[in-house]
Order: sequence, then C-alpha cells, then structure tokens
Amino acid sequence: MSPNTRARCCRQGRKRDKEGQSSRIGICMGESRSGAVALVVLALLIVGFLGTAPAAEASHWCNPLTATFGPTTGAAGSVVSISITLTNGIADSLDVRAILVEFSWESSTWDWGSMNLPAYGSDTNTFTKTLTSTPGDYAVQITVRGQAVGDLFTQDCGPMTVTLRVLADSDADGVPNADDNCPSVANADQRDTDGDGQGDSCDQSSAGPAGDLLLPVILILVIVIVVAVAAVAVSGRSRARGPPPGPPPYQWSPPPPQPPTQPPGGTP
Ligand SMILES: [Ca+2]
Ligand SMILES: [Ca+2]
Repeated sequence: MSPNTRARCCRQGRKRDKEGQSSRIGICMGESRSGAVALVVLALLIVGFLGTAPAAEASHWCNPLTATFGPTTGAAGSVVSISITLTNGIADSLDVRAILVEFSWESSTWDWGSMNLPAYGSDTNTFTKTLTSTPGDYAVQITVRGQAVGDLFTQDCGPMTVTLRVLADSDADGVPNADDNCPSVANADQRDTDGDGQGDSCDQSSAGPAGDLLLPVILILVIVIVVAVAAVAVSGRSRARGPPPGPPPYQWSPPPPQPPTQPPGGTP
C-alpha cells in the first residue's frame, strides 16, 4: 500500500468515526495488523481462561459415566479398603486426571488417582481409609476430573454423593457389634471352635485350644467311672455268696493188717 493510499484509508476511517458509525470500516493496514494481533491475544486469553476456569458440571462424558463406591459400611475407627470403579459410558476413550473424594466428617479432599478408560471400559482404584470413631451416616462426595478424546478442555463431573454408614464397635476389633461373636472382647479372628455362635474368646465352654480337648477328656472320665462301678458291683456280689466250699476234714484210720512174712530158708 502506498503512503497515499494509507493516508486516504486512515482519513476515511476517521471521517466515518466522526459520522458516528459504530465500527471503523476503513481501517488502514497498520491499524489492521495491530488489531489482528490484539484479537489473537484476546483469543489466547479466552482459551487460557477457559482452560483454568472451574469446569462445568455437565459434560458429554459425564452423564453416561457411572461410579461404584464400596463398601458402604464399616466399623467405627477401623481401617477399611475402599474401591471406586468408574465405567466410561461413551464411545471415546476418557482420560481421568483425578478422582477427588471428600468424607463429610473431615475437610480434606483426597485425590484417589487417575485412570485411562477405553470406550465403554471401566477401571478400579482402591485405597485404605481410617473411618471416623463416631458411628453414624456420612456423605462421601466424588468428583471425577477428566477429558475425553477430542475435547479441548478438562472438565469436572460431579460431585456424586454416596452414603457411608459407620457402625458401632465397642471392643474396637474391626468387627461391628451387630456381627461380633464377642462384642465386648477384642477378637478380630472371630474364632468359634464349637460353632455355637460365641467366639472362643468369650465362650466358657470352649476356651481356645483347651476347649478342643474338653470333650475327649469328659468321655474318658465317663468310661473310667463306668468300669470302676461295674468292678465294685461284681465284687459286692461275690462277697454276698460267701467263700467256696473247702476240702473235707482229715480223719485218721489205722493201716490195714499185713500178712505174716516167711523167714528166709524155708519152713522149720
Ligand atoms: Ca469382638
Ligand atoms: Ca463358641
């Protein structure tokens, strides 16, 4: 553009501004360049703003997304293993950048990892968590931060809310009172040797390993007693009948007479 043309263009623009028109139609080339740069910068700012702004709650991958949380019950104060399974409900893969979890009995927000979900695929992340020591129903809020293939921005889905029931555990052995076979004695193994519903730790009839030998010992004692009673009974009957008859009394009798003997040498 020649200097004359540029000057004419600028004059036209200033003239139209004076005439009250809303936009500068006749923008000269120098102003056009700076305006284009300004527009690019503005666009970049908008993109940057959208990229860091709080993501919208709803996304095209959000509504088909399903989250499974479990278990939903646990003993107060115990350490439980909690799993969250996400299932992608769209035909595009979903890059889950974070799984943000918040338990209502505390203010912390936990990031339970990332995962890459193929189309309609699922994955599970598992973490351990110490439950509150106060029984009750508590809300757990789960927010999934992700980006589907083809999307420009990462967005948040949620929060989804589930209820976690914390149950009383008087002996703090990790087994809730309602399921504990010794509710007031810590017995995490819940061992019940004789199967009567009472754990060995609080069952007087089967106190641990000693209880395992109790029945055989009782049987042996019963057998010994029966044998002893039978022996006593036999002995009593024998004494009642008296001693067996002895041999007849001894009587002396003279020996029978002997015939006279003949002297040697013949008759006299
Ligand atoms: Ca117990
Ligand atoms: Ca028992």
